[in-house]
Amino acid sequence: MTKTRDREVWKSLRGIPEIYQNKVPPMDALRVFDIMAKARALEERLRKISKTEHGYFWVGGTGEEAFNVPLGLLVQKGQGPAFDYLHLHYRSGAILTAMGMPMIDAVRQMCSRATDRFSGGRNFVHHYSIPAWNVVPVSSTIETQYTMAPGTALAQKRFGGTGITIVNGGDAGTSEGDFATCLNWSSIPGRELPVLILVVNNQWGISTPFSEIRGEQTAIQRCGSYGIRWETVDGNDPTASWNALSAAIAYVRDTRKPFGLEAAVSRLHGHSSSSGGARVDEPDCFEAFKGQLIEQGTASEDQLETIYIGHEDEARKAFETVVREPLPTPDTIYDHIFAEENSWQP
Ligand SMILES: Cc1ncc(C[n+]2csc(CCOP(=O)(O)OP(=O)(O)O)c2C)c(N)n1
Ligand SMILES: [Mg+2]
Repeated sequence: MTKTRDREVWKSLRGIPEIYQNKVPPMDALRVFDIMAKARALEERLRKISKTEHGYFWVGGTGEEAFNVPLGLLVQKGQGPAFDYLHLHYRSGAILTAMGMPMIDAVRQMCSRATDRFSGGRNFVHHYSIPAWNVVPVSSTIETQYTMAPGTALAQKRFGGTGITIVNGGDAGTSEGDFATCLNWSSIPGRELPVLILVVNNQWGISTPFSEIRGEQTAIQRCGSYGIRWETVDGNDPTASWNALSAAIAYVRDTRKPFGLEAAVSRLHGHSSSSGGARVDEPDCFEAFKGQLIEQGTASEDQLETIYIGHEDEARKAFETVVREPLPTPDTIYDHIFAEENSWQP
């Protein structure tokens, strides 16, 4: 017998159900500012290092802090399927700063040091891998993380509990089939998966504008075609981001179904050091939030500046420590590869 579908359902897929929006906890604005300042100070240091002989390439998330910091604070952090899995990309540094990653960890990878705990000095900066926090290795091939995300979500669905899978990436990458794969596997009726599908839309794919290659207004609206609820948010506004992320995460945790959220963000230093990394004229979420806190009387300009200077100092000291650390030696080149002991013989 042919199954019929309720056509009205498709019209109501936009938005997070009100019961989850009503349960959003209040945001600690000063705490969020403090971590945004830390993430920004770190990113500025990393970018500067790329101009010295100690760094070779910079790519990062300057301009995404207002969205990424709330996200990092809302993660259920830990190892194994009871906790959240994170499938991130190269602009996700502020998420990890909010989760508690020490600055020096990022600086070690930036400087390709043997002490780099993510890749032993072998990978680009912001290519994290943290088993203790379920942060799966960041891949330089864009969008592959969307294909992998349903795998950890399937394990979580079978395991039970409240752990969810969070995947994020850029707007241009959603053109890849990997994005469709994620929507496909997450939305099979009766076998939906607890995946928070994020798209961080800065309107650029290196030098290709979103508006010139995509017919739709947002990348995330494609969720609707798969029966997945979705929403958009101003990723330059930390409060709006906190509210949307809290509610979306609560929805995925509770229903064990996917949700799509797209954040509109800025890309403040171009694509990467390959395009020069110079500052561009786009809205700056950090400066805007600072202005807002001063205007509301939450803190004075001096107090906020002191917070930033403290983080700048820490980043500089981390760099001074790291440059004295050793580079990896050639005999370590095959350490930690996919199969270290290959028993297969021709
Ligand atoms: C599979 C694959 N194709 C192409 C590239 C080259 N590449 C690196 S970044 C990038 C643009 C990504 O744009 P977007 O997904 O919007 O992310 P953004 O850098 O804007 O955050 C491309 C095409 C790649 N790394 N991997
Ligand atoms: Mg982009």
